[in-house]
Amino acid sequence: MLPHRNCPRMDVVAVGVGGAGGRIVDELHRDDAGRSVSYLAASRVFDTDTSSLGALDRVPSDARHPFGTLEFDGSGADSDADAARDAAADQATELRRELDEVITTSVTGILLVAGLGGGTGPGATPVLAEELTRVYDRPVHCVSVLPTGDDETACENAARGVEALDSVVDCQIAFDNDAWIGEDDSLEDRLPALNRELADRLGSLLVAGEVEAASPVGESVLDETDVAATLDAGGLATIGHASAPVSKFRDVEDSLVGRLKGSLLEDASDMERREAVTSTLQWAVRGQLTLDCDPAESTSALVLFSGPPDWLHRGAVADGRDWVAELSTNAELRSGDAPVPGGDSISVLVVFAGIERAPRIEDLQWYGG
Ligand SMILES: Nc1nc2c(ncn2[C@@H]2O[C@H](COP(=O)(O)OP(=O)(O)OP(=O)(O)O)[C@@H](O)[C@H]2O)c(=O)[nH]1
Ligand SMILES: [Mg+2]
Repeated sequence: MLPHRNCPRMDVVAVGVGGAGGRIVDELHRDDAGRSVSYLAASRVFDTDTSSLGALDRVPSDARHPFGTLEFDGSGADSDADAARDAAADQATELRRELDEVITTSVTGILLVAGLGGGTGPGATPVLAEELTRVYDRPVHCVSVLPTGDDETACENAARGVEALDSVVDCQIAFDNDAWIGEDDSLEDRLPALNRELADRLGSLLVAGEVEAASPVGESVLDETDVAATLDAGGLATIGHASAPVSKFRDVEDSLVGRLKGSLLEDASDMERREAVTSTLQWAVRGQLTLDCDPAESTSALVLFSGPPDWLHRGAVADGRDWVAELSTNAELRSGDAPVPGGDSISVLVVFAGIERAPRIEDLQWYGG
């Protein structure tokens, strides 16, 4: 299901469900406010826990809605996903009505966001997704956050949540906390940084290809229809991202005079520019995807290179595209470049979508029995 083609850009309504969902939507507001192009039309957060709603920072207070108050007394579902599902089902129409006024004709899609290891997220999100797909002719995607470790209840909730969402949403963009948290890290301490990283990647994807009006146009331009078509593959999607300052790739004398000479008088060599694009791309794919998976499992993929125009070497961008095409041999690949005049770093964003199998999903099914 593609968004309306005459929409100039992605304009999504983000809907957080449960504690993690609300906090990540909060970060999306922060990310959106820091960009030159906005992708966030509005947001809503639904939770059974009133104190989690109260602790949000950026989500406007009239966009925060408690539900299941009778069942949970405002203190959360305590990992009881079945009870959260029943409460959401009883109030499905009411919850959806909270969205009616913000899902205007210019909105290109609905982005649900939930942690699937607790109760509210995996219980209520599939119910809401079903209600939304029934009423609106708009793509519904879900950012599905997977829990850390091997806690049986969390794994079972997540495995069931992923499965329930799979049959209703257009695509799940997965974020695996387990891959992002070291054994010695405390989850609490790491969450703010993880939420920022996730919001940054989602934001980069949602504005993919958008450049300021005065910027030169890339050799090959990506737009919102490419992003929508990539996610339209369904199943699971994973996002990789890397950014490096171009100075890292300048092979100039390491002295003040050398640096000035190198940066002011000489253009970067072809080799330096190829190296910059290639290594940033490899880092984006091999560094840390939001969900670890084999790109060969994907049926659609997207790669976007951005950076100062003279660094987006045509040959290097073409080589990079070929490299991604080889990794994701079964995928329809969309690629583009977005020149950023005056920019001082190269960034690469990759998405693999249409994935049906990933090691972490199998783990969750195993631990969750
Ligand atoms: N990335 C990220 N993960 C989180 C965050 N908070 C919680 N999680 C993870 O998400 C899972 C679900 O947590 P919550 O979202 O708080 O649970 P909930 O949906 O509110 O469910 P209940 O509290 O049981 O009603 C946890 O097991 C954590 O793994 C967060 O802010 N960011
Ligand atoms: Mg909660």
